[in-house]
Amino acid sequence: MARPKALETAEIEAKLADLKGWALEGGKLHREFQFANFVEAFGFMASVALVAEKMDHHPEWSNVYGRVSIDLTTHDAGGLTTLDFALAAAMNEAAR
Ligand code: H2B
Repeated sequence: MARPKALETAEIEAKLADLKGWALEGGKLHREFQFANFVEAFGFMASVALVAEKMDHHPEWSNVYGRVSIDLTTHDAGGLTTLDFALAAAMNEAAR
């Protein structure tokens, strides 16, 4: 399957406006999710891992107790693509 190309700045800004809770940091999509405890945070990561694997698109993330810190970028494209926005939206759903 063809991989998407890196988005232009104007496209990124338009998509970001529709994506609650995420910001641009160092050229990547960034968000921190805070959960009540480690089990909830890890449950979120486990469900997102299945989505990421299905998409063949994987997050850069870390976890400390109830906090999950996430950066999204498309390494193959050298920038942000539609895959990053799709994964971010799936994470927002998983955290609801
Ligand atoms: N995840 C992310 N975030 N960026 C990529 O470029 C990427 C990926 N490439 N997951 C995929 C895997 C690629 O290495 C495989 C071969 O499809």
